[in-house]
Amino acid sequence: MKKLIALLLSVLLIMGLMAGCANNSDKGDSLEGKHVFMFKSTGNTFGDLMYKGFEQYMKSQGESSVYKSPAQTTVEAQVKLIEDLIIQKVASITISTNGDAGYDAVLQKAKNAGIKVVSVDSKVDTDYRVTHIDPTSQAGIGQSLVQAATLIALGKDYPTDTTLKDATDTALASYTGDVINLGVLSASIDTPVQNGWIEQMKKELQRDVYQGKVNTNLDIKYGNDDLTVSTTQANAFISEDKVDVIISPTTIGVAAAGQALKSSNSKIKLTGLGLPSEMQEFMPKTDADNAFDYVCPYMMLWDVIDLGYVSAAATLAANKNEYDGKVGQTITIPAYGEYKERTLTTTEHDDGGTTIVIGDPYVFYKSNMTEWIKLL
Ligand code: RAM
Repeated sequence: MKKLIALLLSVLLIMGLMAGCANNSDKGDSLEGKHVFMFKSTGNTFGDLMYKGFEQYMKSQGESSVYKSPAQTTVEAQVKLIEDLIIQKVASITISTNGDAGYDAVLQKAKNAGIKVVSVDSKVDTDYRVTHIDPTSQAGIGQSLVQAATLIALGKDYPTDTTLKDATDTALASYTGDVINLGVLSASIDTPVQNGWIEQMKKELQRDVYQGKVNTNLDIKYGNDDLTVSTTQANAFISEDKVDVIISPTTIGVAAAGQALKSSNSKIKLTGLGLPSEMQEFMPKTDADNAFDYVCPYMMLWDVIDLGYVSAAATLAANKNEYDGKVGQTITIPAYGEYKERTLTTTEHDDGGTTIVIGDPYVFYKSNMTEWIKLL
């Protein structure tokens, strides 16, 4: 009897496995030959917009793509998904990562299988990526965020007639008030892209102009790019009441902080990297508005759709062996939307690998918000 049950069980198991295989080879669901775009997790508009640009480029080149992100913003969840993608023989993987460790084994497998990996937004270790696509320089973002937060703490509007740096230096030179305290509401504790920006913020705060006027220690909290956790952390800033301005270099964090600060009528101000559509309730929208009547007088970001578009161009070129990500190599991005044809050059990244840096960030403030809300 026992033997019969064992036999029956194995038959059922084999049938189950066969059904699984049939599913995988089913044309509609098959990922074979597709270009995969993987964001940190699902439910993040920033990732969705990047995929929009990625898909648009792949389509324009007659390629098919798919958006595959895990539900959880963790390294483990991404690794598990990548394992599956390798088995399914995808053509390439373009990824924004949740951490800087834990991917080596699975990415080595991808490499062995000939699957090209390009990172975008949050990078992959240099040994396993063709190159990394950054929207704008890490230093530029870190510096600009500290400058914007300082100006906001000093009650200064976004300067349209000079640079953020010059405006900050001038404003600080005549400042004699209390030391300004800045907080940071980041993504997870080990997300490469946010940590890179925070390093640059700390560096910026070492400049002479800040000494004795802005606290060089940043009060950092982590919201894990999760709305609930980010809201809890924003509320912690509010109840502790130690910082003057929160910098949130993540679209999830900045929107959560915007809501928390608005609901509690807090006097703490906010800036960071945000999507205009998600920040419209917390920001001024017309020239007639007083920017300081709002939680977030100004903030910045870049064209997220274009970031996805450019990453797709780099990945496809690598997949076709037309681009190997070495310093000096270029990729040409065909004209699209408001962009003319662009040739972008690969440069050295400070992690020893290479990168393509697309351009400058945009500052969103009362005079251009309405226009951007429609786009991002
Ligand atoms: C978030 C993500 C992403 C970051 C943007 C600004 O949605 O954390 O990594 O680059 O915001």
